[in-house]
This record gives sequence, structure tokens and C-alpha cells, in this order.
Amino acid sequence: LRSGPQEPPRLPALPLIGSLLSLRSPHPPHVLFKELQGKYGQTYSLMMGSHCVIVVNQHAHAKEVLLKKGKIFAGRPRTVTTDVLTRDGKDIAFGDYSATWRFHRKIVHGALCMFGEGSASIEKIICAEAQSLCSVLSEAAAAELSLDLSPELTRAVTNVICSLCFNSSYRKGDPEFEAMLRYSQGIVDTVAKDSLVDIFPWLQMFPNADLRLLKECVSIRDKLLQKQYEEHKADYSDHVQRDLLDALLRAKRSAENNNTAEISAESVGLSDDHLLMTVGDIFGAGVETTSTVLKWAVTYLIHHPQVQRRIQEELDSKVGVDRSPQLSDRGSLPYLEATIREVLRIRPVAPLLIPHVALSDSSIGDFTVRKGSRVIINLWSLHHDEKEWKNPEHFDPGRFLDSDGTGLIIPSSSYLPFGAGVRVCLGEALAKMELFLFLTWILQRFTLSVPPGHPMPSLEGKFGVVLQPAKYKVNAEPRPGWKTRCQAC
Ligand code: HEM
Ligand code: PLO
Repeated sequence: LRSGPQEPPRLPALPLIGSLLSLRSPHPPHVLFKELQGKYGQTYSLMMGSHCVIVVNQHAHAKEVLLKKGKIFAGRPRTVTTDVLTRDGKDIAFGDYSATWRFHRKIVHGALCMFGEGSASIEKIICAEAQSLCSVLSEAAAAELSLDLSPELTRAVTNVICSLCFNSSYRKGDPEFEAMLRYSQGIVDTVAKDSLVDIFPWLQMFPNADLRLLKECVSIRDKLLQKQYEEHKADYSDHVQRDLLDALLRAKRSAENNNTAEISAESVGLSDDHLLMTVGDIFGAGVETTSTVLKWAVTYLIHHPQVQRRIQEELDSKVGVDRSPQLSDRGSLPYLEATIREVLRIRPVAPLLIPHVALSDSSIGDFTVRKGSRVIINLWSLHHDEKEWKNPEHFDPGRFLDSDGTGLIIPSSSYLPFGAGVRVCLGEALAKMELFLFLTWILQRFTLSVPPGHPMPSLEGKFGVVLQPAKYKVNAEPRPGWKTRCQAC
């Protein structure tokens, strides 16, 4: 017998502080939210200060929120920290559902498609960065040095997104790049992770170290963005579109030229602030997500040398050593693709996605949901659901292959690394090209391991707006035939 409409089970809540007492835990929030299912069921609610938050831990409900009722749940909450980062939500990722948001998504989507899979230029940009990354690894190997790969991978990924956004790039040791690494880490550590100021906005009245750090980092980032913006405005031409910023400027100019009472550049959301925040989003998302996945991939490959070997065997037989891998090899390297899928499953970049908000009264399964409720999709629970994945903490790319071991499959519907629906990731295609090319180039040429005597890197992530692996040193040993070979050839 089905009962009528009912509220989801609720964690205990006190006035003002909400459910904070039940949320004290040594574990990061995605792990705690998974554990709480045992007591409250797969979908439950809690109070963050005065806000009702519904936590979804299973794929059927997640798909109802993201796909079936995607438009109803397409809102984003306003929080103190994301308002600091995005000048009150004037970006895509943290901006609420609106005509402006739709318009900016469309411009970015168009600009990314222009560079997209069809055209050769994005592939060339990524391969040029892969080549320079491999040269750094080979210099370190020649000098018998082990290396923290994190800044090298980040610079490679940053340069790809710099080309797409600003038609520029950074050289090794560039002080602006070093500054970017620092401010971006500061932002990742402090923004949008349900810190206390986001739960209790009145706390911003008091000295708060995290908020101060965030404001400092955002101000450094904004100066950098502003500089690019001024330079682009100075040599903008309607006839050439060099990058995403030009695409945004073109939309702004065309709105300004059609300036009527109803459609001004301001009213359709093409103010300077909106343009800067959108390009800041793509730059930030473009850097932090893909570099984090590459770091997780390297970490798991070091833990599982047999997986690394099998990818290298696949590369040797399908690509060989006489040429570098290219995007057209994607169809013939299923084991590598399966490995990338498994990395995205076991360590999702955004384990709680970005919170969604119900824009009207609605329901999830049999539960009623009031307008304004926040909805957290716990991707960690979906990707570690014991009913869907055998031994979910075990790293096994083979799950994504058919019984012959040659065809790619998605064995469970409980898998959404890029989200889904109206708010699905805008950079999925770009990220997949980068992951494929960087990993194939590296593994064709090098075998990765920890230096002798060093412990294995930790598999426990550090929770922030993205889930990051810890730092550690890597030995990149040139594979037979690559020791004496010039990496630039
Ligand atoms: C949103 C994952 C790379 C741009 C998201 C979301 C996830 C995600 C889970 C949130 C969806 C939601 O809230 O429902 C990933 C992963 C990546 C990646 C796993 C790398 C492997 C990128 C790249 C870009 C990008 C390279 C930029 C070119 C965005 C933007 C949003 C987003 C702008 C916000 C969309 C919106 O709110 O409308 N991504 N992402 N992402 N991603 Fe990605
Ligand atoms: C990363 C730090 C940057 O300095 C600013 C920035 C902008 C966009 C954010 C990104 C950060 C983190 C990852 C986010 C992205 C938008 C979409 C993406 C949240 C904070 C994901 C994974 O959802």
C-alpha cells in the first residue's frame, strides 16, 4: 500500500542551529551523508541553519531531480562564499536559474563547440601541452629526480584552458602562474563547502580567517581576469574570434548595437561583471577539475601497476612507438577509457555536485519538497552503492568492459560523474579529450611509480569544492626506446 504525500525523514534539528549537532563527524560530508542513510533511509532532510536541505543518495531519485524534473530543480542557493567569488551569482555554476544564466551557457557552449571535437585546433593545443609536459618528465628522469606532478599537470591543463579563454599560455616558472596556483588553492579550500558562514550568514560580521583568505584570493584572481579583459577589449575586432572572451565580447557588442529600451547589454546579463564571472568560471572549472582527475588517475595507476602495464600494452599494440596518440585512437583503446571511467567513479571530482534548489513546490519519489528547499545529490553514495557496484572501494577498470574485455559498457545507472540534465557539466567533452590525450602521451613514454623507499600515496581525498588527492613525489621512468629519444620529436 502506498502512503500519501509525506515529508522525507528528517534529522533532529534545533532552532537557529538546525541539524548541526547531528552533523559533527570526523568524516567529510559526502562520507557522513552516505553513512546517515543507515538511520534515515536513502533520501532524508536536514536543516542547515534555517534552510531545508534534502540529501539524495540513490540514482532513481537523483535522476528524477536532475533529468525528469530538471527545470524545477535547476536553481542554485545563494551563499556568502559563492557571492564573494561570483559577484552575487553573476556566473554560470553558482548563478541561479534565469534568462541570463541560459544565455551565458549558450554562448560558452557555442564557443567550446567552435573549438570542439570536429575541429583540429583543440587537439593541437592539447597535444602541444602534452609534449611539453613529457619534456619536463624526461628532463627530470635524465637528472634522476623525482617530481611532484601536481604543478606540471596543472600547468598543462591551465594552458589548454588559457588558450581557449584568453588565447594565451604560461611558461614553466612564470610568476603569474605561481600566483594563480596559490589563489586557486585558497579558493578551492574556502568556497562553497558549507562552511559556517554559509550556514549562518550573520557570522560574516565577525573576524573569520577563511572568509578573509577567500576575499584575498578572489581579489588577486579578479585583477588577473580584469587584465585579460582590458587587453581583449583593446584589440577586439568583429571579424576574428580568437577565444571565449572574444565570443562574450561579441555578444555584448551586438546587444549594445541593438540597444533598445527593453534589450540593453545590462538587462540581458552582458555587463562587464557578468562577462568576467563567466570567463572566471570556465577558467576555474577548466583548471581544477581536469587536473584533479589526472592526479587521481596517476595516484591509482601507481597503486595498480598491473593496470598501468595493461594500458601500455594496449598503447604499444594499437598506437606503437613511431607516432604519438591522437583523438582518433579513442575507439581503439578501450582499457584506457575504462580506466578513466573507473577513476571518475571511485573519486568523483564533485562528490556532492553543486547544490540544487527547488524553484517550485514539487516531489522526489513519494516525498514532498517545498519551493526553496536545497537538494544535494550525493554522487559519492551513487558511485559507492554496494547494491550497484561489487566491492565499490576496489579500483577495477574491468567493470566498464564487456565479458570479452574489448567493448566498453556502463554497468550500472548509478553513475553520473558529470551530473545530468539542465545543469550538466559544460566541459564534459573538453575534459574527456584532455584526459585521453594527456594520459596516453604520458603512458606511451613513461612508467610511473613512487621513488624507492617512499610510501604509497594516500587514496583519501581532501574535501573542498573539489575532492583533491594529497601531494607526493613520482618517478617517471622512460619506457624502453624512449630513454634517449627526443621528447619533442
Ligand atoms: C558543472 C563535473 C570539467 C565547466 C559540473 C558539475 C559536475 C561537473 C559534477 C555539477 C553538475 C550539477 O551541479 O548538477 C566535472 C568533471 C570534470 C569537469 C568530473 C572533469 C573531468 C569541466 C571543465 C569545464 C567545466 C573542463 C569548463 C570548460 C562546468 C560548468 C559547470 C559544471 C560551467 C556549471 C554548470 C551549471 O551550473 O549550469 N561539472 N566537470 N567542467 N562544469 Fe564541470
Ligand atoms: C575552482 C577555483 C577557482 O579559482 C574558481 C572556481 C570556479 C568555478 C568552479 C571551480 C572553482 C571548482 C569546480 C567547479 C567550478 C564550477 C563547476 C565545477 C565547482 C571554485 C564543478 C566540479 O562543479
